[in-house]
Amino acid sequence: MKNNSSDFDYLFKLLLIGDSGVGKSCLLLRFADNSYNSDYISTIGVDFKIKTLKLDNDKIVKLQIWDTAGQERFRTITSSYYRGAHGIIVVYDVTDLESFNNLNNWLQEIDKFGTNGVTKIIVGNKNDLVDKKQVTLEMAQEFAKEKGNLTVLETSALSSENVEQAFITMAKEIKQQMDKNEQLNEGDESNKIDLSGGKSLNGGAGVNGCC
Ligand SMILES: Nc1nc2c(ncn2[C@@H]2O[C@H](COP(=O)(O)OP(=O)(O)OP(=O)(O)O)[C@@H](O)[C@H]2O)c(=O)[nH]1
Ligand SMILES: [Mg+2]
Repeated sequence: MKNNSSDFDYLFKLLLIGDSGVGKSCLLLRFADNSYNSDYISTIGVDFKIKTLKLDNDKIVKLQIWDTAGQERFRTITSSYYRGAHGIIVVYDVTDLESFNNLNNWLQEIDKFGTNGVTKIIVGNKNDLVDKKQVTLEMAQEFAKEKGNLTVLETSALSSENVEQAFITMAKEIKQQMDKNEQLNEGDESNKIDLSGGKSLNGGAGVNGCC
């Protein structure tokens, strides 16, 4: 398999955050490897996978997706990965109201540690568990609207529902934001985003930052 910088047009770093057990790792496993494991292996610290996507304009986007531990005891290490992210996927479990109520805390973490204006989307996972559902799409949409018209998607890592869609939506929103920033900053070289050959935008955490 070819693996050099000319294989892609953009490199986006994404971060998955949310309460422990909501299904962040399963979502990533489904998206990157199209597999699913029902054994719960709680993430220790931070993990990552790479997946390449093609956008509508035929541009190839390489996604470097960082999967963080939801457990409180890893908060110091996981928060250090926010700064390098172009997009943050905040995950809750549609069968767990508490994980939905905690979205506010996760958004505050982004405000504290993330890059200003980082792209965010909200994902309600385990949507296959229809009988156990506690958080409706309407509740999530209302919340997301209040928080700046964020996109909400309900997913299932188990059934694959909307999983690819969530990552594609994220990639598209980052690209749109970049295009907007470029227009705003036209003429100001210092604020330009480097789209050439997969250089990361913000520095910060990267592959080398992995422990
Ligand atoms: N029914 C159903 N169960 C799911 C789904 N996604 C995850 N699970 C279950 O939830 C458990 C926890 O999922 P993980 O992906 O490990 O959760 P996590 O958010 O990564 O948890 P931490 O690593 O501790 O932060 C999995 O072992 C599955 O049993 C889903 O879409 N549907
Ligand atoms: Mg995990």
